Amino acid sequence: MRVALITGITGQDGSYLCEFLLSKGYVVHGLVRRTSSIERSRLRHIYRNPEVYGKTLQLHYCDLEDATTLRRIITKISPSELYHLAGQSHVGLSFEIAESTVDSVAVGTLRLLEIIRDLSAPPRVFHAASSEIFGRPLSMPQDEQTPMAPVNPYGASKAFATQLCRIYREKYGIHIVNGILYNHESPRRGENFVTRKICRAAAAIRLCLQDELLLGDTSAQRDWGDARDYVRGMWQALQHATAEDFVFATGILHSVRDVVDRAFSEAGVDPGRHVHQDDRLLRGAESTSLVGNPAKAERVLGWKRETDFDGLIRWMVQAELADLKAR
Ligand code: G4F
Repeated sequence: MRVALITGITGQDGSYLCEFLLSKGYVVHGLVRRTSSIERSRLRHIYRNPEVYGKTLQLHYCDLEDATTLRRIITKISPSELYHLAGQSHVGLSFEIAESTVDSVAVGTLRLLEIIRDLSAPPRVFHAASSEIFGRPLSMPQDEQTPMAPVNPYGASKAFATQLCRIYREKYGIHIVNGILYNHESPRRGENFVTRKICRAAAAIRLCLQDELLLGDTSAQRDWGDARDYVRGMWQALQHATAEDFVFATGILHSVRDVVDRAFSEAGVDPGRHVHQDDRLLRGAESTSLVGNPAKAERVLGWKRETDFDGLIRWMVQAELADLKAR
């Protein structure tokens, strides 16, 4: 039986990956931060199922700062695959809490790799790298060869972790894959990320539960995909015979304004009366031109995304409407 360990299992990607691996017959272990118990909502439907929890799914308390506990859990479980998704992931927030961002994203990855390096039978490792490693790239679209040029503490931490994974792969022969993930969204996205914030506001305004939506730079553009497609890509990348890096992206840019227009149209609301700019939400040092070329993942792994931008926003708005109506 294949055994997988997921760091960051309570997050958007972790919860979808958990469901995906369980459906493939894996025994899944997940690390949960000691402080993140309320964030388990994304997994509630699984861990409340007595047929699953304690049998094919097990959660363990462990902070990435706690190397002793991390080592003990990894040694005891002896996973065949390890998906490293944990860490502070909000770009804007990384300016406010730079040190803890670097500690969880950069040094946390180093701690994990140091433990794995000592194992007699190391697992295959998937590291969730990010388009933020490219910052303000000189070329578009970016691929696996594009030089890193991060412009915020989060991107710099991910660049460190990504390069470290390459170094450990080469030096110690560990099977480590960097998945360079562009923005990927779902109804499980944290409410402080822009797509979720917009879709939830559109639904709440439609239901007369909210009147105003405040945003930062609505001209900012991103390459937005469906989180479920990216989680499938993580698994496909680890099944490949050789350890390599892969870009997972749609290859298409949309602006924040496009998200607003699509989401408000889906909710049947005129955005003009409700959406306003709040200068406090402007980042100053904004990443730009982040659009990925997924050709290698498509060619080598047979990865193919199933949802387009309109389908993604439709799904997210309808999920918010259903959720708010059920309250
Ligand atoms: O939704 P966002 O906060 O995502 P961002 O910064 O692109 O980062 C996400 O994707 C990365 C790539 O996969 C990940 F590495 C990272 O961990 C995270 O998952 O912002 C998207 C864009 C930005 O340009 C931001 O400036 O939306 C702009 N924006 C405009 N108004 C806003 C807002 N972002 C947020 N969060 N809130 C706003 O009100």
